[in-house]
Amino acid sequence: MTRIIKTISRGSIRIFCVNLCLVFTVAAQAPEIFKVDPPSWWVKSSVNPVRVMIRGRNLTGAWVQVGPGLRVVGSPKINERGTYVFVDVSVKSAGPQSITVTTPQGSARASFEVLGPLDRSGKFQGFSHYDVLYLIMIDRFADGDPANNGGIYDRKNKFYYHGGDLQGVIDHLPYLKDLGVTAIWLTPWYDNYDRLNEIELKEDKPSTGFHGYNPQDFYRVEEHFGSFAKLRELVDAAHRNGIKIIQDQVMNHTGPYHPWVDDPPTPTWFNGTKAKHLKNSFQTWMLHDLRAVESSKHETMEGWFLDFLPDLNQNDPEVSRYLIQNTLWWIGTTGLDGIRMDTWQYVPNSFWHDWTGAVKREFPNFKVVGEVKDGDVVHTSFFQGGRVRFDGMDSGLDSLLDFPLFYPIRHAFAEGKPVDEIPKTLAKDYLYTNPDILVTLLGGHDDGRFMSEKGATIAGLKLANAFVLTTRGVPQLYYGDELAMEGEDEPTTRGDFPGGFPGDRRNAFTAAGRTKDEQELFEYIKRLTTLRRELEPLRSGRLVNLYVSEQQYAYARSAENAAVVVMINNDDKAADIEFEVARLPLGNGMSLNDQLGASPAVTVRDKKLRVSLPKRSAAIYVGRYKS
Ligand SMILES: [Ca+2]
Ligand SMILES: [Ca+2]
Ligand SMILES: [Ca+2]
Repeated sequence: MTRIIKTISRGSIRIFCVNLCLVFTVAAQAPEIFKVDPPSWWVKSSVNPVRVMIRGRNLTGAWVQVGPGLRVVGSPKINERGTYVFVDVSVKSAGPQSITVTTPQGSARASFEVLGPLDRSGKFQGFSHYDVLYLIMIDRFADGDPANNGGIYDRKNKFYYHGGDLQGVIDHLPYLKDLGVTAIWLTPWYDNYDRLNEIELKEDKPSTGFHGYNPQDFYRVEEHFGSFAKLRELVDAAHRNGIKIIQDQVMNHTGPYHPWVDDPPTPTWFNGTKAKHLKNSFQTWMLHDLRAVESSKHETMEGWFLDFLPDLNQNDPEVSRYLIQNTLWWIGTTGLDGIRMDTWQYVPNSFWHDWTGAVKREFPNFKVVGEVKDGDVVHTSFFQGGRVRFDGMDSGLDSLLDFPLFYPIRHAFAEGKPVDEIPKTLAKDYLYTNPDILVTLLGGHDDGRFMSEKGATIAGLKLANAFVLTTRGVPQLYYGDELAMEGEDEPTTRGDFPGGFPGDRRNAFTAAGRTKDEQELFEYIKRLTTLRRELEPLRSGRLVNLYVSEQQYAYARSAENAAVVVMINNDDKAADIEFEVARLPLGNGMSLNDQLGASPAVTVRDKKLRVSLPKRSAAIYVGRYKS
């Protein structure tokens, strides 16, 4: 009885009611608020009013009141169970504000912050071929704060948290700057579940969400990685070092333990329910097939990943609005520069059209790279924006991870297979609306490491780096590949960076802590990033093929008054070849020097270059520019 009276806070009339109609009062309790998404917004945003989603209980029949810097627009929408309120709130003036929900049974209040207009200088920069990206798996890079190593933490278990965090990234910004990195792509920092994942067994045992791709809260930073304040500190510190931040986002699904799974905000929040849903069949080729079997296409677009990752229904306008605002919120409140979007192809193009439109309206320079994990250019290029597709939609997507080029790179430089598979793939560039912004890579967190491929050597890894850092596109490095780290499968490819963790035997972040081979490789990659930074044609020049054979590939990056010639010999023996350079701004008699020290100087004669390269080596020839 006491408990019931306590929750009823609206005067003596209703307390009187407790005595007369007990059954009624047990059912009707005071409203409670558990969460407000988003927790803040900013004035002068392109989105105003902002759609606020309040999660709580006993919200049936609630009305919403807001502080003086806000204004409620229209009437709130409340779900059947009284657990969610959707309300449009117009943002007027900066300052701490509040949102109050009230029912006849009482009131509950939550804070909501209105931020000033965004300071845009040096923020929201986007990325381009002027950048060198570096992918970091936060948990496995560096542990800068052992105080957050609680919960499911065990460095000996490759599926548990290992302690890496945002502070660890901050601590090693000078290392990244030294390597020549200008942008960091961090794996997702959303809060993931703080329990063992009993659904996804790895090697027959429960796993964890250390990788970040199983969000349970889209508005919170994983506590193993740090706090929201720490994230802002990281973005600011990176920007001071001339390094951009790229956030890894997930819009296709939530983690299996997200509170929405048992209490969806709308009946159509997910495609299906935990009990009854399609399983993803990964028939992605059907996504750009005019004659697709509709049911199979549905399985691919709406099926739950691995049968357990709840598939968000972006066709539900509330879901669409929630996700769009969530993206804008992370960018606007932190100042970050780009997004790598997970599982791009499993989300409808119509949603992406709206989503990219909203991002560009608020942040015009911003750039997004989508993950379409496929080796086929025809398939991959379908998802790039800038063109209306057969479905009548332009996704607006800027860039894609260049997986069609990734596999030939591995085949040629790790396995020693013919290098001409690379120009054969590049020949299909015309299918892209913009090949120059594709993100080129030789390694990533979803594949075994380069050095664990059959036949891989450090010489081959150097060639792969030489190619990625001199061809068209935006080069992306994967943490630890600069040390020739190994790891053949998903868990081992995500190994701990040596020296990033308390008690490590050695610190490979310093030259003294690296082996001779590692140091040589590190210096080689650093030399390549330096050349790319110093030689304008290597970043923005047109890619021109000069010579292609089974194991030799020569090409130029050619700008108006300057060209850089790159020659790769992937063969196990020395190569001596001649090719025309008539199309390049390189005059007869011009002497060109190899910037990598593999080959002697060469001279242009009869508009030709004759070059000799030792086995498995690359040369980057630079001459005096014709003015
Ligand atoms: Ca830590
Ligand atoms: Ca967590
Ligand atoms: Ca989907």
